[in-house]
Amino acid sequence: MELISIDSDAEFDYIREFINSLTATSKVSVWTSGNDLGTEGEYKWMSNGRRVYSSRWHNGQPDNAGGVEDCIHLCYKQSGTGVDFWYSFGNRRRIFVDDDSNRWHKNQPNNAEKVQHYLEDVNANKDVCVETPLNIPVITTYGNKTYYFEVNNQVNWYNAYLACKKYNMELIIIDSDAEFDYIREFINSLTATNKVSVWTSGNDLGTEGEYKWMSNGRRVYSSRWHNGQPDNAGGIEDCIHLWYLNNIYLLNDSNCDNNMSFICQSIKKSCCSGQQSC
Ligand SMILES: [Ca+2]
Ligand SMILES: [Ca+2]
Ligand SMILES: [Ca+2]
Ligand SMILES: [Ca+2]
Repeated sequence: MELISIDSDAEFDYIREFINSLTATSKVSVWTSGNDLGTEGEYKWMSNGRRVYSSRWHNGQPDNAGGVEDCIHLCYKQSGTGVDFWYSFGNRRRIFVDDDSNRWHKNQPNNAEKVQHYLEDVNANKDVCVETPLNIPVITTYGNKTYYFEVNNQVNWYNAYLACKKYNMELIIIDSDAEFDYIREFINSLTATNKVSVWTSGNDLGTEGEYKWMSNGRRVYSSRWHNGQPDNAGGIEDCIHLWYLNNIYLLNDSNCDNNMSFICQSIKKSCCSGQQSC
C-alpha cells in the first residue's frame, strides 16, 4: 500500500469523518504522505509525486514552525467557536535539521505557476497501462525490471524519490548481488568519463541502523558495501547510494540532502501484455 495521499477536499472530508468515528475518545494525530522534504515550501504527496492542493489547512498552516516542520499530518484542534472539534492539516517536524523558515513565503507559487504545475502533474500522472513510463527513455532491463538512469540532473534523495513516483516508477530497489553487479556495469558504461554518485531507495530514515528499501519496505541485504559502510558518519547519514571510490562502485550511506543522480525502476506487469487496461 501507500502512505495516504488526499486528492481532493471531498476525499479529505470523507477521511476526516472516518477518523472521527475511530477516535471518539482519543484524538490521535495521523500522518499523510505529504511533505516538503525535497524542496522547502513545495508540498508534495510522497506516494505519487503530485503537489498538495487543499483548502483544509488549520489557520496559519503550513508554517514550518521553528524551521523544522516538513511532514503533513491530520491534527485535531478546537475550532474558533469552542464547540467544534475537528481534524485539519498541520505540518510538523520529522527530525531536527537546519532550515530557513522564511523560504515557505518566498517559494509560494503565483497563480500562473500553480496552473503550470497542475498541468505538469496531470500530464505526468495519466492512468494508463504501459510497460514503460510515459516520455521516459528505456535505458536497460534486467529480469522483469526496466530502469531509467537520470545521469544529468543531480537532486537530493527526497526529490529523486518524488521524480520516480511522478513517472509512475520507483526509486531503485536492488534485490540481489547479481542485480547489483548488473546495475554497476550499466552505470560504469554510462559514466565512463564522469563517475557520478547514484541514489537508491535504501535508507534508515525510519529507525537508525535498520536499512530498508523505501520503494517496497523490505530490509536491505547486500554484500556490496564499501569497507566500513554504512557508518552513519557525523550522525547524519541515512540514505544509500552507489559511490565510486577506489575504482569501484559500491554502496555507502550518505546525507539525504546531498544532490546525486538516481535510477528509477518499473516492474513489468503481466496484465500489460496487450492494450487492455489493468
Ligand atoms: Ca518545511
Ligand atoms: Ca506547523
Ligand atoms: Ca543512519
Ligand atoms: Ca557513510
